[in-house]
Amino acid sequence: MARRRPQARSAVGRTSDGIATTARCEPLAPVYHGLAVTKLIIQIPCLNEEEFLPRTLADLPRRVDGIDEVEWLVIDDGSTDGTVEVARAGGVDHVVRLTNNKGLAAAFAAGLDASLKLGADVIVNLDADNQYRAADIPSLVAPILAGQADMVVGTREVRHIEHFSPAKKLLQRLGSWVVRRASGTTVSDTTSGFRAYNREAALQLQVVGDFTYTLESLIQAGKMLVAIEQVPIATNPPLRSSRLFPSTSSYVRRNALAVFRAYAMYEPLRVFTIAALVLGVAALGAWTPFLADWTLHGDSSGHVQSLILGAVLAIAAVQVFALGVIGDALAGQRVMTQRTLERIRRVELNLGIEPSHYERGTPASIEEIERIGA
Ligand SMILES: Nc1nc2c(ncn2[C@@H]2O[C@H](COP(=O)(O)OP(=O)(O)O)[C@@H](O)[C@H]2O)c(=O)[nH]1
Ligand SMILES: [Mg+2]
Repeated sequence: MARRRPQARSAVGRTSDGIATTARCEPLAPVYHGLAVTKLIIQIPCLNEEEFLPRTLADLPRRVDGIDEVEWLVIDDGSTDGTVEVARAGGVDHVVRLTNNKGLAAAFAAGLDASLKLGADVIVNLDADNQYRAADIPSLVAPILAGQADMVVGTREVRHIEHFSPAKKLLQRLGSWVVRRASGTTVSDTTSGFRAYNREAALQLQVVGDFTYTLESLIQAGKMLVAIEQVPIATNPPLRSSRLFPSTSSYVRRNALAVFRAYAMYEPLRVFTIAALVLGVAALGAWTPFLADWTLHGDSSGHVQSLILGAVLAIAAVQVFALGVIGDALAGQRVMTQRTLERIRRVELNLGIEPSHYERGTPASIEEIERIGA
């Protein structure tokens, strides 16, 4: 099914003195036509993936039930090896080539932006190391095609992943629990990068974190009341160790920080009020000897150290609470910015603005696709 591109309709009329005029008589047609899904773009953010990308591309489908066109997009994040050449040789349709290394979150966001501008109705994000099974893509996009979800997370049964250490599994579960609370969702594997988004979800997502976008985007989507579903997926045996987390300790450290940052960013009032309450209770504890002496024995002398400590803790509690109030105001501002950016995106799409850093790939021909039967 061909996509209908929005056109501004104009009508030619004449003024009373016979001069021809054109007047816009109808509003722009919306780009997104509900569930008339036509194009799926599978995007793969890559940093120096020449070794494993061919294997990942070899498994990607060219046809998915319920979708008319399937295209592949590789986002090259300033690789210094032959990632782009390998991607072209593997038949990717589109390449977004960032000039220098900007990090996974930026690459992911550039991919979403490009996919939208290339007319994607559904976007699937996948790792370049063939970690996720491309055979799961149809089940990942199924809830979107059925109109039940805007975003679908492919969830791994983390308990059964052999190469995850016990510490990594524990943190994964703990982190997922915190993110579930912050996002108000029920997704069990919150760090999974294998996800599908429909156009509406992709339009709304604005990732700002410079490191891990998976947690932040989930919290944001939950807050925006995007309909999120999860489907169980399997993973391929690992081909290499994780680039993002070279060791378990780095996984624990970075994810704990990311969870805390995301939670503090999206729930500042709650986080800082809890911290203020803890400090307030500590202040009361420090004052207790003085208060006990004063009320029970009428002695208000002494306990200078406890009084000073209590006062410092009480001041800190008030300041931390004030930070929560400021954070809450900033969170409100962020929502406004997010809505503005979403509208700018819609306008850009209607104007047909090109994706940035974009290069055409070397897609397989229709005959080739027929021959492979992918
Ligand atoms: N754009 C970009 N992608 C990266 C970077 N580091 C890793 N990646 C990509 O992110 C994906 C996930 O990386 P991976 O090492 O598999 O992490 P893991 O799956 O969390 O263990 C892969 O496709 C990598 O090529 C980076 O700095 N920038
Ligand atoms: Mg991976």
